[in-house]
Amino acid sequence: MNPPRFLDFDAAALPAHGGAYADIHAGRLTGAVVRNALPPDLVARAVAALTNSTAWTSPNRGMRGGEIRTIGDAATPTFTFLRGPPEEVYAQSAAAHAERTASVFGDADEAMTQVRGLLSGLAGGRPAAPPAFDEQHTWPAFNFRALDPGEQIFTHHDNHFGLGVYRHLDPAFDRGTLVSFFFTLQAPVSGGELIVYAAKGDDPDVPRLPTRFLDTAAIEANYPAARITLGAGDLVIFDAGRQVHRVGPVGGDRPRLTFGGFSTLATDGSRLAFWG
Ligand SMILES: O=C(O)CCC(=O)C(=O)O
Ligand SMILES: [Fe+2]
Repeated sequence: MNPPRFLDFDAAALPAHGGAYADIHAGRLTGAVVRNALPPDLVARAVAALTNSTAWTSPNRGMRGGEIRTIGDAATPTFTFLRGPPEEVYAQSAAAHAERTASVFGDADEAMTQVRGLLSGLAGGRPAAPPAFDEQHTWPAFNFRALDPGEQIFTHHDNHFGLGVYRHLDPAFDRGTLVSFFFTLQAPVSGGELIVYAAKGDDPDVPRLPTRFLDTAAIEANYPAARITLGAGDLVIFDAGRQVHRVGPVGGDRPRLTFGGFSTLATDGSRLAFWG
């Protein structure tokens, strides 16, 4: 079993890593961390807006220790929508994306330009954009997440193409894996690290509890892991579709703030799609 392998480099070195995305997508590399990927003033503006925002929702309300707050619906299962958001709910979130992004960053274009440029750079200059959702809208590019002290993201892998909302994803895009990306806006005082295991989510031997949830203690004991500590402005992308991972409990007195989503390549390799 190969231990997870991550590249870790400063944004200034991005031009030397144009093969990273394709390596992750193909399963040759677990992931990449791009340090200082976002301008500090863009990050500071977002933290101030998110700290004061009244737009937060709690899609996992009632999940003890896993009550992530979000702005913008995620195309994933939640306690509220076990099979992912209904298409009309997600379509509304898509319609509101530009306004939502502007209200967080002060300007929707600057953040979008940064995200597109970074993902495109990791993919050797392939165009990177949210794909069409319906005739009027593209998929939302990302959503915002807060983990309050004591909360975590439990062990999972992100294989969401079976959810109903993915009927809207152009079949020209590859569904063999799904590559997660997220930016840290506010690091927690302690904890909140990303832990990626050598375990694959579709492996029938991966330890599970009688409830069928992944058995974190057994996975922790039996598989090598990469533990990744992220600072404000850092980007991480990784093979979340295949590799089992989690976010450790947040310590200290301030929330961990991130924004991100998922991505894949066109089957013909020509472009990259990302959505939140
Ligand atoms: O910390 C986050 O924002 C999400 C972590 C995660 O599970 C993912 O990116 O797939
Ligand atoms: Fe994930």
